[in-house]
Amino acid sequence: MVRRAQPPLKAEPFASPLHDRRVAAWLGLALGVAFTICFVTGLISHLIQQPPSWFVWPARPAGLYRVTQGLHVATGIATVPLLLAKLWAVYPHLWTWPPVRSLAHAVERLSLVPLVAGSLFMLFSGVANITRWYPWKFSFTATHYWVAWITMGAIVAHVGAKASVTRDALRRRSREAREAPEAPARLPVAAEGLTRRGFLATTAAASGVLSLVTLGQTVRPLDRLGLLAPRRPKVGPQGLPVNKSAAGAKVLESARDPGYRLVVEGRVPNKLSFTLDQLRALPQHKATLPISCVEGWSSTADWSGVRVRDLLEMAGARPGVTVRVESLQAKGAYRSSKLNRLHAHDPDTLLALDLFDEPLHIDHGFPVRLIAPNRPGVLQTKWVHRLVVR
Ligand SMILES: Nc1nc2c(c(=O)[nH]1)N[C@H]1C(S)=C(S)[C@@H](COP(=O)(O)O)O[C@H]1N2
Ligand SMILES: [Mo]
Repeated sequence: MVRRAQPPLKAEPFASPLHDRRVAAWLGLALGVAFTICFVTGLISHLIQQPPSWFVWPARPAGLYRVTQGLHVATGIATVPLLLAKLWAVYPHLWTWPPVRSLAHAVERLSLVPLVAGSLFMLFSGVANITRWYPWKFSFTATHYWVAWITMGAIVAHVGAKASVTRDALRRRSREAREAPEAPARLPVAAEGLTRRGFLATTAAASGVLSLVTLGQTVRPLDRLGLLAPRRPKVGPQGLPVNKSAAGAKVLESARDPGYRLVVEGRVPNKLSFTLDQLRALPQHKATLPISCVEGWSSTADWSGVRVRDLLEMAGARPGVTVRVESLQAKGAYRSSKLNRLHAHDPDTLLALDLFDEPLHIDHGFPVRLIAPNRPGVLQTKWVHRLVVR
């Protein structure tokens, strides 16, 4: 490698070779890919939870949501070091003089506000959410969703504006090799500190390690690496993590009430009502299905209980109905959920009574919980007492 003497600091305030276009271009490319995966998987999760009429999320493959949401959280986390490195690589450009050269230049600079502020907000709010820290008053889901659109819009505009510069910067290495060593692209290499390659490698390593220690919460072989995972897949009552406890949901009394009944009603000819013993006397079905929390952790378990579609048949429901599943929990965003027609009629959609061949722990939804394939954890309603057919 050709090294030149380091110029005096005063003459070149940002002389570090790390502030150049190649570093910015590589980081920009990685960020573009990571943000796109994160956006698409986030959009899927949003559509499942608030489905418009044209969207019906399938019940199969059973573990699909676990993969899309695992990717969402892992790419989001991997983006943190990439974004910080990118901001550090490009910040000298904010000091250009004159600050605004033309109208186009002004628009380009203004578009950096939603780009930078939006990206920082998305990563900060996402990381805070998975660590269950809510240092704000607004609704996390709605804000995280809308800011994602603004940020993604700014990213698309930025990629459009920078496409040719990025392409040139990424191609430059081969051209550089052919041309004279004094070619302007070859900035002085700092005698101390990181080289460009070292800087990129360090950022990539930080990203990789962060993803690995996060994936430990959902990929079993990486379990022991799950240092940053707020939930460990095997830690909790009956070997399964708990997000909302029975005490937290204020159902300790109602869930243990001997007068408990499971009711099936709504648009059905025969309304049904069962005690817990009557439910146990119905045909029981076993299924091995994961809980896949939106926060990124997931864990597979063996469930058994009554098929929802058997109950629908007993009630005389028409084929293709949807079902609202209601909890004993009186308040809270996740006290009820909806089964679309595919989930309602899937043979593995259960009102579970047992977990790993034992009655459900009260924190896992005793006496009855919903468990269905390919569904976010927030829609696996616990302490179920009513199905409303629609
Ligand atoms: N009634 C009710 N059910 C609920 C919740 C809730 O807050 N209330 N939380 C959900 C969330 S966010 C998840 S991830 C799963 C967790 O199930 P587990 O505690 O059995 O692991 O339950 C879901 N069911
Ligand atoms: Mo969850």
